[in-house]
Order: sequence, then C-alpha cells, then structure tokens
Amino acid sequence: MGKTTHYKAKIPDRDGIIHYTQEENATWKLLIKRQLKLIENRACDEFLTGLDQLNLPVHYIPQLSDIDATLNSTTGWKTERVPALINFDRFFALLADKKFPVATFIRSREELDYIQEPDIFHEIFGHCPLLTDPDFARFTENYGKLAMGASSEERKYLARLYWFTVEFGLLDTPAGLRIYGGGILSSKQEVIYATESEQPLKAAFNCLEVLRTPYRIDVLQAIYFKITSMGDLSKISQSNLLELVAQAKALGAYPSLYPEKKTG
Ligand code: HBI
Ligand code: FE
Repeated sequence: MGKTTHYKAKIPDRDGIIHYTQEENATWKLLIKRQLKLIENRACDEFLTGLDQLNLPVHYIPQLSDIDATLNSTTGWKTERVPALINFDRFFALLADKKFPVATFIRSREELDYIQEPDIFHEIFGHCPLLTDPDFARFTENYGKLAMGASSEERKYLARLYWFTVEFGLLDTPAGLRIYGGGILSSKQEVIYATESEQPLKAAFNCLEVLRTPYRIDVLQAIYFKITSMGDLSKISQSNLLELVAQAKALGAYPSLYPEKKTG
C-alpha cells in the first residue's frame, strides 16, 4: 500500500489543533449536508445511532479529539492521524489496537463526487459512526489482529473481507436493505446505486465466497454481500478465517466481474 497521494496531510499546531481553510470547511459542509440527505432510510440504524452520538459539525471539519471523545466512551476506539493511505502492516496494527486511521486532508472540489483515496470525510463520516457499535468495533479489532499475523498472500484474501464488509457491506433488515459499508455511505452516487439499482448483484454474505471475489477500487461495485445483523460480523471474525482463506486459495478466485484486469 502506501500509494503516494497528491494531497498534503494537515499537521496540528502545538496545541494539537488542525487549522483548515474556509474552502476546506466549505467542502466538508457541502459533503456532509448532501450525504445526510442521501442516507435517509438507506443507512442502517446502528450507523444512524453512531452519527447521532458523534454529533458531527456541519459548518467545519471536526478535530480528531472530538471524534475520539465519543469513540472512547462507546467502544474504547480512537482515531489515528495518518498522512494518507498507509501500508498493510501499519493499517492492521492500528485496527488491532482499536485505532482507526484518519487522513487529515479533505478532497478538492474537482474530486467532490468521487475520490479514490480515503480523505477525512470518508473516514470520519463513512467509518467512525459504526465504530460506536460494539459488534462492528469488535469485528474490526479482531480482523486487525488476525490480519497482522497473516502472510502477504493471506492478506490479499483478507482485504476482500474488509472490502465487502467495512467498506461496501449491506444489511438485510425487516424494514428492507440498509447500508453499513463506509465506502458506500460516504459516496454520493453509490448510496443510491447500492440500494436502488438492479445492476449490481446482492448476495447473501458467505465468507468463503467473499474471500474468492476480486474487486476493483475505482468503479461502482458489481456485487455486494448482505449480512442480516451486526452480530453476524462478530461471528465472522470468530470463525476460522485463515482456514477459509486456505480453502479460497485452493478453490481459486472467481473471474472478475469487471471488464478490466485491475482487481483487488
Ligand atoms: N489506509 N489510511 C488508510 N485507510 C484505509 O482505509 C486503508 C489504508 N490502507 C489499506 C487499506 N485501507 C485497505 O487495503 C484495506 O482493504 C485493508
Ligand atoms: Fe474506508
């Protein structure tokens, strides 16, 4: 990992405060006001509860310490300021230590609708609300602990598990399909596409299937996997994942569902 970014990480002053420009705060305001409307009746209850608890500001980019206060009081998690995408070793070690990496830059207006790398809006709005949920938090921590000790070959498979849950997971509820994946919840286009388009496949979550399914990071997803409760995630992380990875490896990956070769 550790792909170079063209964004510049924002560094805190000696009091730990990150100073954002008016333009950067206005970008946050544009993004959060738009996303709050889009996720109505589409985000899962656990996400909405976490969003309420975080009580994110609308007019300016929050300080990580504000986010940490809520995460700490709910699940003992905290954020970890990072410059941008970080490599697998550091990423998994942070999750194992109940620390979620948050890049401190925010996307430019040119990339308002879609940014390939995770900026502060994706990480805070997309991921932090669910880190207040005990099941989701436990899954993420267990996932980090497991992936820390995994080989680079095994990590290729485990990245798919992260991708189809934490990033692009769907929840089948009695009230209908809801979103819990942060990659969807922070995306203007994908919130509607994932819940209303007939185009993507929406399969019941099956860990072995997920581990065999390649993905692409730069397009709308061709397939989503649906769990039926956040408790499913805890069970997944307590199953013998490395055994399933070995089975997935022996069975081989499914053909890519995308036209080109770039898959995860
Ligand atoms: N780094 N900062 C940051 N944020 C992420 O979400 C992230 C990362 N590095 C690796 C990574 N995600 C993915 O490869 C996961 O699928 C493992
Ligand atoms: Fe993410």
